[in-house]
Amino acid sequence: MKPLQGLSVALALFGAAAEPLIQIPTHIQEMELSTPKPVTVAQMQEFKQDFVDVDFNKDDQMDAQEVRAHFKGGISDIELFQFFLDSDSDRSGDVSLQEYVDYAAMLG
Ligand SMILES: [Ca+2]
Ligand SMILES: [Ca+2]
Repeated sequence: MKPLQGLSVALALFGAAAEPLIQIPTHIQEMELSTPKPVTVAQMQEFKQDFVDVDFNKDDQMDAQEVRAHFKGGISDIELFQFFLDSDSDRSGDVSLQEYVDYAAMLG
């Protein structure tokens, strides 16, 4: 029965790795952000978590490729375009944490 035990341990490890919760970096955690309407501390925490989950290359900007990769094909070009129209308020082509928070707060 030894091989079976080994396999279930491997599966358990793989299962745990399949749902990574990316650690929120300190500078993001400590960032003071304004919101267009009031949000709770828990909501703000969720926005920051979403942001760091999407920002794969850790440059503190969400780009279109990262957003597309995050949704694994579950987002159409039009939805992606609309998301950037709504959130990228300075039209830089990237969504900063402040821009994302503004956008997410209005959805909530
Ligand atoms: Ca990025
Ligand atoms: Ca921007």
